[in-house]
Amino acid sequence: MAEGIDTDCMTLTRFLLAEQRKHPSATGDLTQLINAILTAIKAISSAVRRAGIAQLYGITGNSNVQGEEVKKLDVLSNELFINMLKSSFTTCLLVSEENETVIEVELEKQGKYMVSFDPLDGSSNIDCLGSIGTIFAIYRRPNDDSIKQEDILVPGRQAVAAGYALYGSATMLVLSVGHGVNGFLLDPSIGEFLLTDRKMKIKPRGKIYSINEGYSSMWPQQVKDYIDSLKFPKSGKPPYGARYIGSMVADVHRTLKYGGIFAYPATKDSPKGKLRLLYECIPMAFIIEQAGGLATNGDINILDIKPELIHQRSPIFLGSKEDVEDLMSFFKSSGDKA
Ligand code: P6P
Repeated sequence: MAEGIDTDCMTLTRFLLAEQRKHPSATGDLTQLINAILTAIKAISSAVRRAGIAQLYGITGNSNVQGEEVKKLDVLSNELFINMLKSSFTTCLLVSEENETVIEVELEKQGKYMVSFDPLDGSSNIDCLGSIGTIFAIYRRPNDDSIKQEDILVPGRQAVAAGYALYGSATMLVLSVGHGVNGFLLDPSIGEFLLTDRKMKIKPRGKIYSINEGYSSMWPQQVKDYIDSLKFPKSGKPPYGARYIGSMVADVHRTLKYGGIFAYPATKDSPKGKLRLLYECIPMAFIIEQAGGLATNGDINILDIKPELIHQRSPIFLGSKEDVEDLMSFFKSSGDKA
């Protein structure tokens, strides 16, 4: 092998083609769709890394459906996703964090998949160079009838794929097409995602908890009791460490890699939680479950929730199976829901 160059490297494109060949009936549409997503992610990664130079920081003076300031990178990322997905001829309905209503693909460009996505999650971390990310989930359209919003309001267990891109010290794509989880690092010198984390599995138990402690006065009592059990453990066990970046993709990726629990509970201010079901909670729950972990709203698995609205929020507790089960025991013993 030439110094530092693997002449037979496993690119994500090769990986997808190998996956596709395992299913003789596969048409290649999912491969084509994910490749379109990769193009958008590569372009977003490039923009994120030169944003300061290209004056992409700062606000556009607009605000999104969540009432949050929309930064230029948000607008650019959203447009990239929409354009790449539509022009892949594989999608029929899109839900974006940045768009109040569903995006119906023009009839002549429609394909058999629906995609929910947050094009740039954690954007409040952009100006301080904190890690940010892209999150997506992919569903198959239910029938050949004309597509409607209700078609994507299905439990996350029906998704065919989900993933996220982390724009951190490197750009990584973590993807599941329903048969385990794999991680691919972007090699900017060749513009390819290379398989670096094969068959990712989350530890059954970790030593880190990740939650915004600033809101602890507004948490349900069961969450307060659970977090206290990690900080002041009985039986002489060492306390858990605390890590919180405030960017879901970064916090979930660390949880996947190191184990432990990530939580965004309902609070008095956000009685249904802050994170959105369709393009934050469900995709992350899909990945974590495929890696052997658990994801719950405190009452039922995230993937079993039937969404009613495209921007619906949910409390979420996800991570190592035993850590999430410990948390659930605090809710079960109290008999209350999260
Ligand atoms: P808080 C970023 O704005 C985000 O949507 C997620 O990426 C992140 O996990 C969460 O909000 C952070 O919220 O209230 O702790 O700042």
